[in-house]
Amino acid sequence: MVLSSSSPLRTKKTQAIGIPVIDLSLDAATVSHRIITACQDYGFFKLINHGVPTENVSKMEEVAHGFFSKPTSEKIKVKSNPPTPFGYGCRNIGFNGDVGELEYLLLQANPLVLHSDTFNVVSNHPTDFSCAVDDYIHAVKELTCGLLEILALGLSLPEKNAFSRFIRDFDSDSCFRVNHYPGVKTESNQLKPAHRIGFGEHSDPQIFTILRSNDVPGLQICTVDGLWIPVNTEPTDFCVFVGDALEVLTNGRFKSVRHRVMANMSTKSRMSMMYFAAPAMNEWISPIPQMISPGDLRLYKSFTWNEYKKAAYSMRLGDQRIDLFKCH
Ligand code: GA4
Repeated sequence: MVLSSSSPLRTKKTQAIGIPVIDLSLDAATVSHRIITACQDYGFFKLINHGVPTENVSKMEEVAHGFFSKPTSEKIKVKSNPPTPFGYGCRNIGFNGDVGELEYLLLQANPLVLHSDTFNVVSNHPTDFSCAVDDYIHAVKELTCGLLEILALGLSLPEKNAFSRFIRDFDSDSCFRVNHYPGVKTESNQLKPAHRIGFGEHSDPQIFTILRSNDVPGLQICTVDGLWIPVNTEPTDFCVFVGDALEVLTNGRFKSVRHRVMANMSTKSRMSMMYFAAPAMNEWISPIPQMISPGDLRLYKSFTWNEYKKAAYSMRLGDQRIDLFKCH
């Protein structure tokens, strides 16, 4: 495990560990042990030597760049009526007044619902765009399922697909987002405090999130001690976030990590792409029985993914929606 020497960590525990970096080329037992520890202590880890082809990543980055370079009048055509969270968005996040210093494209990841109409508007070369999205999603989905299977085996769950089955489901509600934080033209310290947040503090509602960004920094995670630490990554790395649904499935053993993105201070734009691995809408989420050790309390109620999503969209970005589903 690589130690992050530059992180301003205060407490003994986090100081001793640093932001976890998992090298997937190491032996299975080491990888499994390290991923479990990272999910427990941080709900987050960086991933290197993950096997996702560089061509898939750079092609996706190239087509996304092409989209964001279009005039706003073109980009806003990628929106559904009545509004859904999907399509192009600028500054507005969700439906309850949250804003950020970014523009984005949010797409459903399930090949069954990837609409060709969207791609006709997104790009002058819709096939190029949809191939890049398909290839990228396919690669990160396989990576996600592989990681979730390593977790299930490491936790000695009776079924290797205890977590990955949700993502492999034909009707999985996984989604894909590309965030574009434009570069700044003037001195960045002129930004007012309220504008210093690119994407506000929150946890992801899903099971796992796989993020990749270019070399422009901004991402921060919150440690269990409540300390915000910057995460700097190489464009070849991935970041993995535990989401609320995985916290519930593991009865709180893994913690969904709160994170945020500070407004871009660079003249270069920051671009990040996230695959949010989610269950199907009608799927029940509840603590897996083997994750409740004898003598332990069950911490969360059962609910469908549809119920959880409804709750998420009725609240503000930074709200602790998981609390609504606590048993006590
Ligand atoms: C956070 C994670 C994903 O980006 C997202 C976001 C969604 C949105 O932007 O439409 C949410 C946000 C995210 C959590 C609370 C709700 C829903 C905005 C918001 C205020 C696509 C998701 O699934 O949840």
